[in-house]
Parts: sequence; structure tokens; C-alpha cells
Amino acid sequence: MKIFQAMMSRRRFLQASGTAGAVGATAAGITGLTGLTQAKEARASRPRGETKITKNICHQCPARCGIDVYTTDGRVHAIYGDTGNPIANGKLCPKGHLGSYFLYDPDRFKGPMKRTNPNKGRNEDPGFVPISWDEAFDTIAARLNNLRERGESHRFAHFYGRGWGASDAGLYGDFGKLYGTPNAAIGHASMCAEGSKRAKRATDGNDSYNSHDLRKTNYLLIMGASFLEAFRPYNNMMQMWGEMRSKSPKTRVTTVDVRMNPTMAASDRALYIKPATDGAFALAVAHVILTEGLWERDFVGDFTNGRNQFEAGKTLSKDAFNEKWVHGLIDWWNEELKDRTPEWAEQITTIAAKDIRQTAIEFGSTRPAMAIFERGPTGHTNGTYNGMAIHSLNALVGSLFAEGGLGYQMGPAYGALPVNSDDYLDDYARNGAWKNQPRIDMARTERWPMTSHMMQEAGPNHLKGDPYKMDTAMFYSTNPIWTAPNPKAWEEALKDVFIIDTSPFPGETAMFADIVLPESTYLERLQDSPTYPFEGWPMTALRVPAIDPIYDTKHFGDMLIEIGKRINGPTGEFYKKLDNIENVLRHRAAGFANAPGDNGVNDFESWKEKGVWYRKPYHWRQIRGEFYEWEGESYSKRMTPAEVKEKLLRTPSGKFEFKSGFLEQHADYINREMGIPKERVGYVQWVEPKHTGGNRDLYFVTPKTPMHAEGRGANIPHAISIHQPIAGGRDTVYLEVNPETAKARGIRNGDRVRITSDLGSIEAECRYVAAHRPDTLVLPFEFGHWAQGRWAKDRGPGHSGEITANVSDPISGLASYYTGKVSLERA
Ligand SMILES: Nc1nc2c(c(=O)[nH]1)N[C@H]1C(S)=C(S)[C@@H](COP(=O)(O)OP(=O)(O)OC[C@H]3O[C@@H](n4cnc5c(=O)[nH]c(N)nc54)[C@H](O)[C@@H]3O)O[C@H]1N2
Ligand SMILES: Nc1nc2c(c(=O)[nH]1)N[C@H]1C(S)=C(S)[C@@H](COP(=O)(O)OP(=O)(O)OC[C@H]3O[C@@H](n4cnc5c(=O)[nH]c(N)nc54)[C@H](O)[C@@H]3O)O[C@H]1N2
Ligand code: SF4
Ligand SMILES: [Mo]
Repeated sequence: MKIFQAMMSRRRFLQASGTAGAVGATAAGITGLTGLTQAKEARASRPRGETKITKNICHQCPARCGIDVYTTDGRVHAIYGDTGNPIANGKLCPKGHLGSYFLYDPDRFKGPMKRTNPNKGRNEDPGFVPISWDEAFDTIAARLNNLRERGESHRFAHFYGRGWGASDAGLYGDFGKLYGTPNAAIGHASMCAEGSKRAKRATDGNDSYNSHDLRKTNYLLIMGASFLEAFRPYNNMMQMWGEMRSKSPKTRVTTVDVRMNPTMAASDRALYIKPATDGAFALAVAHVILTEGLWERDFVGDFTNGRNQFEAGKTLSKDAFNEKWVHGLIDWWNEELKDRTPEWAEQITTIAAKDIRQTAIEFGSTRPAMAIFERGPTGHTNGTYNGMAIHSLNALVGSLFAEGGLGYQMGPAYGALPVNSDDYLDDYARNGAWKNQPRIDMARTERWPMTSHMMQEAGPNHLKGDPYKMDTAMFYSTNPIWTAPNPKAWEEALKDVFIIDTSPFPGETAMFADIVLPESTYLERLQDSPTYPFEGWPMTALRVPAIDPIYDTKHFGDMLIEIGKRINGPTGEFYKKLDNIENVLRHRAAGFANAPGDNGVNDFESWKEKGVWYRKPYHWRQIRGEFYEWEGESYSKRMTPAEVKEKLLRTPSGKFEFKSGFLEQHADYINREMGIPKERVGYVQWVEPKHTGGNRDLYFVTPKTPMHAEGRGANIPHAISIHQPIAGGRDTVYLEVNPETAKARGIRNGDRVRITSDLGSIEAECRYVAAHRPDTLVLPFEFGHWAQGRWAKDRGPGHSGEITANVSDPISGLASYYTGKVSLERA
């Protein structure tokens, strides 16, 4: 009898899991399995097939780890780190292994659809009905052609978040130029980490994140960057941590944060800083490096008489110092730094003067040393100035382009596209009215002259009709209706815009879509992925589909090309020649023929096989104050100052600027927006932050955790169930509160609490964490979705974005996510 029952259930299981792509059914079958016997039988009954391993790139964060995807009988069943990928080195963070949950998410969109309910809102069912791809593309193209004919093509906007490379966001430039819209590429950078890029642009002239030579560094000062939770490339950071902390001499680490994160817990010294005051700390460190005579003379220069004359409070004559690769040092000292003593900084940062001095002496006397930072110091209204002060420390100790120091990421040796967009411009593309229109987000206009993107402004601007109203907007891997600060403004804004969403999953933006064009998941698509800043040498990886799309989905790049083909005039011709993404990538890979990768990759086929092209070494090196280029065997080609200015230190002076020419070019704007006297705007300096929240008494940060995948991981059940390992969050996230702070408000561990900002309130469950600053509340980001599938929707506490005001650093445009003050009470 028992045997009969077991056989029955086994048969039922096999029926349910029948191989022909019945993916959702299989998941249900597995859930239905309860006993060990059944599991064993399921294993025994698995049909034997050949296992195929394909190369791919994890999609969950910008680390871009290379993965080996294991597929047997058409089913992806395992993902491991690719041993041949220099970032992954055969390892992954826990999220990487969970990628097949995206592929087999039962809530995925199964094919293109259109909306039937004209009303949009959280509680409106969109009434999606399936349509063909042709109908979808024709509908969109008809709208775009019509806009163009009316001279209103600027009212079409493309929004993107995680752009990967030449096969997706890399196509936007040509689209904008040919079709005629300034809004062809509104990226999420200003909702991400733009502050560090702009701080670097202002000081060393490069508008980019740094590459790092972590293996060789002996001192790391980490300020508001989650090295062991988020800092890019995350998985590799964990590997580097192991190397740095086990080599001899061990890399010493001081971490400055507003809460106890794992990085701080693992460091040699933990310094709790008052939020938004990192600039003051870094200036005091710089002050001590100078007064103690610890600066790198080969890079910075020296006093003409060879004696250190930096003395607190004392101005100096410019002639007394010969600057080498820095600009404005003595002016900076006289105008700002001479008074920035550790005692001064203690008043601002709450970090004891003796700890600041000690950190400065260690940092200044250990070579090579690096100061790194990310969204902590820059997620405030004074973010760019904070970042500039921190980055100045790298110049003072000569770490730029040095062994064990910081560089800039090189791009891949890609070939040209088969067609050149310049040959396909019609009169409208060249001279149409669209040319005089600003971007909808007002980036790079008088309103935000120093920014590259201002996505968070686009929704509110549309709402005001200033500079105009959008007509149609297409979203690629971004969901600002949920991730932007004050996202409810976006819910209002997107009601009367024709929305095209490309997410494979039913996210919030998709709920407002008029047309859904579901993209294939990353395991099903062909896509390139040049590395984010890593070790500097160029690298680009490839996503090779592990299986054919299991639903009726396409690659975003192919959607863009298909829409392009349907645009009237030469634009359509251009896209017909481009044809498809594989063609694009084959032409890009042709560039490898003249620059074969270190692993032998020299064309499209070998790229597919190995999954990654890279070419070491890094091309440039600064050695004891001289810059060299690699010449086949060594860094032997000495660079002239003109070459350094053109290729590396791309500032007006061709040097690292403590008095920033870039900021001085915008003196009127900075003076108007930040109240800094015009003649002082260029200096790396302390600027008071402007917190939102009026008299509220607590800071509020929403940091990333190891299980967090930007805003797109909440539909992975395993990831969200262990999202907050430190505070013990299971299937939810807790609000982490210092017990003193909680008790003063009569809040017990585990109580339901209300967090209130200027925008309103959200509720959460309180968890005592004694290691955080008493004035700072911590609520990891990713929960509180009102869409995004069954595991994400309505789970956990309220959404932190809803109490995050939309204010930004006027210079970088980075949304000040960490700057709003809140109050806390029992709910
Ligand atoms: N695991 C994981 N890794 C990721 C991502 C992910 O989703 N998950 N996303 C990637 C993306 S898109 C980004 S932008 C990066 C971001 O990488 P990070 O900037 O490193 O990450 P955050 O968690 O935003 O913030 C870093 C730290 O700043 C602290 N902080 C807040 N305010 C202040 C302050 O005023 N001063 C100081 N010193 N510290 C402060 C926070 O407590 C936090 O520990 O991570 C990338 N890596
Ligand atoms: N309160 C608060 N808000 C924050 C932050 C914070 O710390 N606190 N962090 C900010 C940061 S650093 C960032 S980078 C932004 C990120 O914010 P966004 O730019 O909005 O990016 P994601 O949240 O990752 O949204 C990705 C969207 O793409 C969809 N998607 C997932 N996979 C695919 C795919 O394969 N193809 C396509 N076409 N779509 C896909 C998802 O369903 C989702 O709708 O959020 C910011 N928002
Ligand atoms: S989530 Fe990021 S760090 Fe983790 S495996 Fe994927 S790409 Fe790598
Ligand atoms: Mo980000």
C-alpha cells in the first residue's frame, strides 16, 4: 500500500514537472514534495541528459561577476563563479547563486502586452492583454513617427538604470541623434553614486569611479563605503579583503561610518562620524599630514628651502613652495586648511581629535595608502565637497596612478559598428526644433549645469509641465516610481505619460505601463558587459544565453533596433543595417583581432567560449612623481606634462587641484545655490550640510546589505528571507535603533514603530542594535514594494523612499538619500 502511494505521488510529480518548459509547474511540484522518500525518488528519476555550461554575467549588482551557468535538459539548475573571470575567480556572493530564481520567477511576464484600463494607480488593475511583438513595435513607432512629424520628438524619453554595454544603453546615443530627442539617455546615476564621480572630476579631472590596486596597498581609509557589503566590485572586494588582511605587512584599515556595518566591525579602527561631516574629518587629516610633514614630496612638491613650514593658523607665501603634480596647495592652506585642526573637526564630526590625529599619522606615514568613499559622504547636500576633501588625501600621499593606489578604468578594444549614424541624419535630425529643447530632467542646463543626469527631477518636472510634458517614456532596468526619492510624485507624474516598460517582472513602473515589452532574463540573452572600475586594465565580458527564452521575450537592444527600423526616413535605414544585437556584438568583437585578450580571446566565437576578454597590464603608472606608459615589457615611456594632462590629470592645470578650475568655471552657480563666496568656490573646503526634516532629531540611513540587489532583488525569496543578517531580520527588515534612543521614547525591542519625515510616516519593527550611533536610524533598502511579484509585494516595513525628500547636491546632482532627519515613536 505504502509503495503504491509513493508510486502515485512520484507519478504525479513527474507529470507536474514534465520537461516541456513547464517551469512554474515544476516549482509547484517541488513545493508539493514533503518527505525524504519523495525527494530521493525525484533524484533517482531525473532523466539523464548532457550538462551544458555557458558563460554569463550576474545581473544583480554592478560587480558584474562572471558566472558558469549549468543547464541540463533545457533547465538551468546551478550557477557558479567562473574561474576564468578575473572578478569572480570562481567565487560568487550569495546572491549570484540564486540567479535561476529570476529565470523561473512564476510572476514573470510571458509576452508583450497592452493596457486596457486607462486609469493608472496603485490599486488599478492595468488590464493587460497579450499582443504580438509586431503590434507592440508598430504602436510605439506610430507614436514616435507622429511626434516627430509634429516637431515634438523631444517629448519622447528613454530612462535606464543598470546599462550594461554596447548592446543596450550603448545604443542610446545614436537613437537620440537620429530620431531627435535630448532625452535619449536619462540614466539613474543621480540616484546612485554620482557624487564620487563629480568629486573626482573637480580635483583630478576624471569623471569616473576609480580603479584600485588593492593587492598592494598597505593602508585603507574607508569613509562611508561598504567595502564588505556593497563597494564595487563587491564579490571581488571580499576576496581582496582576505588578501589584504593576510599578507605581510597586513593592510591596516580605518573605517568611518555612521553605524556599525560589517566593514567597520572587521577593521582595525572604527570611527563613528556625525552624518554628512566627512569633509571636516578629511580636512583635519590633511592638516595633520601637512603639519607633521608626511606628504609625498615626489608627487606634491616641497618647500624651496626643504624645511616644513606648515604650522596651524599660520599663512605662507606661495613662493616658499614648489608644487609638482598639485595645484593651489598654498592657497588652499592659507584659505582653508591652516585652521582645520583635529580639535576644530572634533566639534563638527564628534570624532575625538586624538583619533583624527592618530589616523592622519598612520595614513600619512604608510605607503601606499588609499582613501576611498562612496554614498555615505556624498549622499548629502555637501557631498561633492566632502568627496573632494577625502580624495585630496590620495593626492597628498601620492597614490594617484601609483602601485597600491588608484587609477582609472580603461575601456575595451571594441570594433566600430557596421554603420555610422552620421551618414543617416535627415534635416530634422540635424536642425529640427528638438535641438533647442532642454532635457526633461534639466541636467546639463542652467538649472543643473554640473550634472550628467537628474532622473529624480524628470517625474516632478513633467508634473509641473516645466520645461514641458513628456508624451512617451520607455524604461530599461529602472523603476524610479519606486526607487526615486519621494516616489509618490512619480506615481502622479506617470499617470498621463504613455509608458513602455521592459522589465521581465511586474514591477511598479510596469503597473503604470501602456505597453509591456518583457525583456528576456540575463540567463536567456546575449549581451556585453564591460567592467565597472576594477583594477584598471580593460575587460569586457559576455552573456551567452544558457537556454532559449522560456517565454515570448526579447533582448532590450533588439527591441530598440526593431523600433528604430520602423521610424520613417533614414533612421529606419540605419537600424535595418544594424539589424540585430548579435550583429552589433560581432562588430564590437572584431576589435579584439588587433588586441587579443590574455586568455586568447580574439573574436566573437572565442569571446562566447571564454566569456571574457581582458588585457593586462594597466597602461599607466606613476613612480616616485614621474608618469610612465607601459611599453610591452615595463613602464618605461616617460610622459611629458602635456601628455599627463591629456590622458590622466585632465584638469585645467593638468595637475591635481586643491583649488578646482572646474568648480571655478561654475562660480556664479555655486555661489547662488550654496552661498559660497565666488572667490572661494574652487577650494576643497568644509561646507555645512542642509538636512531636511526641520527640527526632527534623528538621522535616517537606508544602506545596502550583502543580500540586496539594488531595487530588483525583492522577488528572490531566498535573498529577502535573509536580507539583514546582522540584526537577524528573517523574511522582513527591522529598523535598527540604538537601545538608548529607543528607551528614551518608551520603545521596546520588537515594538512596532513609526518613522516620520517631512513627507509622512512609515511603520517598521524596532530591533535594538547597540553598536549604532544613537542619533542614527538604519533601515536597509529593498522592502516595502507595492508590486514586483508575490515575494516582494506588501512585504516588510514601509518603503524608506516614501519618507526620503527629493533634495540633491547642487554640484553632482546626487539625490541626498542619507540627509533627511526623522522622528521616531511607538506605533
Ligand atoms: N550587496 C550589494 N552591493 C551593491 C549594490 C547592491 O544593491 N547590493 N548596489 C551597488 C550600487 S548601485 C551602489 S551605488 C553601491 C553603493 O555602495 P556604498 O556607497 O558603499 O553603499 P551604501 O550602503 O549606500 O552606503 C555606504 C555606507 O555609508 C554609510 N553612511 C551613510 N551616511 C554617512 C555619512 O554621512 N558618513 C559616512 N562616513 N558614512 C555614511 C552607510 O551607513 C553605509 O554603511 O553599491 C553597489 N554594490
Ligand atoms: N531609499 C533609498 N532609495 C534608493 C537607494 C537607497 O539606498 N535608499 N539606493 C539608490 C541606488 S544606489 C540605486 S542604484 C537605485 C536603483 O534604482 P533603479 O534604477 O530603479 O534600479 P532597480 O531598482 O534595480 O530597478 C530595476 C528595474 O528593472 C527591472 N529589471 C530587473 N531585471 C531586469 C532585466 O533583466 N531587464 C530589464 N529590462 N529590467 C529588469 C526590475 O523589475 C525593476 O523594475 O535606487 C536608489 N534608491
Ligand atoms: S550580486 Fe554582485 S557580487 Fe554578487 S555574484 Fe552577482 S555580480 Fe557578483
Ligand atoms: Mo547605485
